[in-house]
This record gives sequence, C-alpha cells and structure tokens, in this order.
Amino acid sequence: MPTSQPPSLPHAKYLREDSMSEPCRDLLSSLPSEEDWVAASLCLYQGFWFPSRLLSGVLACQNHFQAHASDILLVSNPKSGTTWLKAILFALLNRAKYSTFDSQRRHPLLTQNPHDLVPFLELQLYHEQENPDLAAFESPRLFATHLPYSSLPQSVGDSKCKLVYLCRNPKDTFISLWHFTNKLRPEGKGQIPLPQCLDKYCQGVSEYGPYWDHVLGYHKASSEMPEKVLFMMYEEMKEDPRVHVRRLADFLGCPFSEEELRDGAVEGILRMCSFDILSTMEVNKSGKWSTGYQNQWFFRRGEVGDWVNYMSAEMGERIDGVMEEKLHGSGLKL
Ligand code: PAP
Repeated sequence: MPTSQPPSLPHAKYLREDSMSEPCRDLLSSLPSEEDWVAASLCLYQGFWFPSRLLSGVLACQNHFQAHASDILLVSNPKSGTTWLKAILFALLNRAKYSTFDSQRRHPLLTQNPHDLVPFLELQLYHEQENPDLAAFESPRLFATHLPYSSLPQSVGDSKCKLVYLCRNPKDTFISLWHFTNKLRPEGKGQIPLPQCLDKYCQGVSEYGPYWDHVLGYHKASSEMPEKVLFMMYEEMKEDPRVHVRRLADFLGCPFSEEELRDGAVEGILRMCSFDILSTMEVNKSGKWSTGYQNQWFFRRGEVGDWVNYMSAEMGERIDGVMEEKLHGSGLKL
C-alpha cells in the first residue's frame, strides 16, 4: 500500500494557452477547432475534443509518462464522479496507514481536497511541467486522467498497470458539466443557454468528447482485458457502494480481510468519502485546488437523476436517442 501523499503541486496557470511551446502551438494551429461552452476553444486531436489550453499537458503526458506495473489510473469523462472515486481510492489504498476511525483526525482527506491527493496527469502534473519528477510518489502510485483510451501514453498499455474507469449516466454528466461551466463564466454573464450546450454535447463536442467514444473505448478494453481495466458505474456505486468498494479492492489486489470487514473498514471509507462528509470539510468549502478552481465546485448535489430538474423530457430523450445509436451493438446501455 502507498504510505505517502503526493508532493504539493505548484499553483497553475490553468486557463491560459500563452505558455505553450512552439511545436505545440504549431500543432494546435493545424487542428480543427470549436468554441468550448466556456468560450475558450476545443481542438480535435486523435478523434477527441480536448480543451486547447490542455494540449501541451496531453502531449507531454503522452511523450513522457512512464507507467509502472504497480500504478493505478482512475479514468473518467469529466463530471462522472471523479472526485468521489479519487477519495475512495485514496482511502482504500492507504487504509493501513490512515484509519478512517482515527480519533486524532489525521486522515489526509480531512484537510486536503481529493484532487490534490490524486492528481490528474495531463491537467495537473504534465500541464505544470513538461516532464515532472514523480519520484516522490510511493508505490503503488495513484493518478487520474480524463484521456481517452486510444490517447493514453504508450507505456500504460505496455505495462501491467491497472485502470479503473468510472462511467456516469450521460444526462446527469451533461447537467453536471453545464453547472460547472456556469461557474467558470465571467461574473455578470449569467448562465450559458442550456439548449446551445445540449446541441454541442449531442454532436460530441464537449471536453474529452465525444462522450460515447470515450466510454466505448474503456468498455471494450475492459471486456477484452478485465484484469487490467475495471469498468464502474456511478449509479451502481450510489446504489450499493459497499459491494463496489469491495469489488474495487479485489480488482486492485488489496481485498478486505475478514477482520476488516468485521470492524467496518468498508463503511468507514464510505462514510469519510460520502458527499455529506466531504462537502462539509473546511478545505472543500473554502479551498482552491491547484488549478485555481474552487474546491466547492466539485461538490454540487451528487445525486442520480438530477437532470430532470433542468431538462425537459424531450431534451432527455434526445440524449437517450444519441446514446442508443452510438452505443448500438456494444452491449452497453446507459
Ligand atoms: P471532474 O471530473 O471534473 O473531476 P467530478 O468529480 O467527476 O469532476 O464531478 C463532480 C460531480 O461529482 C458532481 O456531480 P453533480 O454536479 O451532479 O452534483 C459532484 O456533486 C459529484 N460528487 C462529488 N463528490 C461526490 C461524492 N462524495 N459522492 C457522490 N457524488 C459526488
């Protein structure tokens, strides 16, 4: 089990494109681009829409990240519940060192945001530095990424490292993304019109989209290599978290012992990582994460089916129709 926290990350110049290297700028200017919902731009690279400002981090990660056999990568489409699963994975892998029952309250999740404990590769580590020194991360190293399967660094496929993919219902994912986008809007600009975002989402134009191609890449990999890629659903986690945390531990080769199960270790992790607990931690209410985003933006409602409060039935059916068509024949229903 890992025994340390990752080194602290430098503050990011996250929303800017001006610090890009020349080769990256040249590549960017050759790629098709679209306006992102937040008025920044997206570029079509290797079949997916990446935020242009992140292209340098994507390239650096692809060129330099060397996966270790013991690495664990959490992968998701943005707004699929990444923050929740980061917390769970951190607590799970560090449970020998940090007890969730510690009366001294020394657990890192009590004072640090999950995104700082489990950094993203392309949008934190490799965005900050072309080739960051990852020596301070103890084995097994735990990282996150939103990269599509086909765009992962070569070493991820070549090594025995494990991938945990978190998938969420596209309607809730879309609404969560829309809310997040509104947080990024300049003050006084109001909310971005939802129908306009829906059009783009249904065309596949959203950060790391098309949503369906992202999901399909990992679903296929998980079917072909179940020992390497675990495909999880946010809704199933919400419904029976106990079962899925045990499944996660088994997959990662650190199953709960009978004694741990008797002592309530699973429940302790789930309680500490629950929306109610995490969202009320001071660090998650008032802190900023290393990219400059406010921690509280990552804790909105955390519920299944919240889309009905923002979209008409017709809008929901439109997403369903697109998914049905795109996922046809894959065996996956969302
Ligand atoms: P990211 O991919 O940009 O890191 P991510 O964490 O996936 O973001 O998205 C945040 C969503 O996870 C929010 O969903 P909502 O907008 O529908 O509410 C957020 O509330 C939800 N979330 C965060 N923490 C938890 C948690 N502990 N349990 C369940 N859902 C959570």
